[in-house]
Amino acid sequence: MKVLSIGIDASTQGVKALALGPDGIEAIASVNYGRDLPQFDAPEGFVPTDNPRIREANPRMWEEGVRLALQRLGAEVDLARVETLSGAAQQHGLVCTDASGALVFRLAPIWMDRSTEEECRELDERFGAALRERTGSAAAMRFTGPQARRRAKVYPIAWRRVAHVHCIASWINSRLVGAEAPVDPASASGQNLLDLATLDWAGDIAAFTAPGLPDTLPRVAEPLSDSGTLSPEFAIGGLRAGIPVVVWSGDNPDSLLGMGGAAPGEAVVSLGTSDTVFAPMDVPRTDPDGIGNVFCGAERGYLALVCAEGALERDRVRRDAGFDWNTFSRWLNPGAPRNPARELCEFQMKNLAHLSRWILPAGATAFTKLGATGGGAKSDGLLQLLADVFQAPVERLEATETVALGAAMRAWSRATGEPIASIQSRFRHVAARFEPHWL
Ligand code: XUL
Repeated sequence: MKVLSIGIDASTQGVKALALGPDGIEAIASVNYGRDLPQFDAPEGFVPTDNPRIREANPRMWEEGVRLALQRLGAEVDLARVETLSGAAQQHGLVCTDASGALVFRLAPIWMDRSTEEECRELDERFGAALRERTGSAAAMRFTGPQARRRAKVYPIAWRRVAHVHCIASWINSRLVGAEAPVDPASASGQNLLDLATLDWAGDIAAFTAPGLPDTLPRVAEPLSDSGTLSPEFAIGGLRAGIPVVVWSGDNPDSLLGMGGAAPGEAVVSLGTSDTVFAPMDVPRTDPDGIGNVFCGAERGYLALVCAEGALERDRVRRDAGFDWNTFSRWLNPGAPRNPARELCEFQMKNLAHLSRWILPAGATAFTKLGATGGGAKSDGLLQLLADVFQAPVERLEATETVALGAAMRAWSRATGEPIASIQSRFRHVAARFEPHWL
């Protein structure tokens, strides 16, 4: 009997579940929150509001999304063969539960939320540059710590009931194992609360961030370790309750694994709801401008990252112009007359290039190569523009669901003992390459 592992990608707009076997990817199932779970009123992954700084979603939607994705995967492959599973969620966010595990707040802020400007200022004032040096990031509006500080300030009475503070990854992981799950270092480092030097919570920072916060944070687990076993509630589509669930990670760190890593001087660009540029790092080196972030890697080492909003704006401009995606992609061509698609995408790619300068190795003026992933990487026009703006060749891989693949690789490695690097070598097939031209 050929064993399988499952990797789940619980991203901003939906969930993907991928089954990985010895011969490669056997099936992928996907769920879109807007189309498949309209009862949660989050067509783009968050509940629409008039305040563009507030971006929140109901955590139950993520849980239901995972259930439905597993059900759909079970219709494609025999999930009784699954030995172990893991997953990655959109990074950051804040989910608070009480002592019984019930949600304290019906809605949870996601990475797009920008309501914590004041809390970030307070954290930066209190800790100065040490916050960045110790946690890898200056206070960031989307991170779990500043979000917790805001919740505690705005809802002090409800805050007293909070017994567990999770980022999105460790909350979904907790639901899967039916107990308080630990958090992996990659997700823990996206909270402005983890000390990168000790890989444990920075007690003084957590205590200042919100009353009682140090007592509510999950244990920080070793990457690739077990977080518990699959709860009978999630024995869906033939999955066996009791199989090990490898600790969940974040979407960008797992995407780096799924992309097969990046050599020194190279980076990965993920073009999705968030556009991110990231590269592995051996020793943490933080962004002097305080905008970029350093996270722990999903397997080992560190990851330097910059993040901006991407696909929703591209989709808006596309719809306003009445283009389908092929037309949109063609209008990005350097030969095309000036048009709104080109203008927006050129701005977005230049912004990413500008923000990611600090990730370049000392003395370098461009990355030696970029790997492209995410939905936007399907567009030839966007990848050519990326190559032109970054002045670097861009490669699209055959494997597209790199977040779910990275999570499945971690689970596969746990189940079979095969090293991640060896699993990666089976997937690194380049599908297309774009050479840079002068803009
Ligand atoms: C990265 C970030 C986003 C989310 C959603 O720091 O906030 O990329 O992970 O994908």
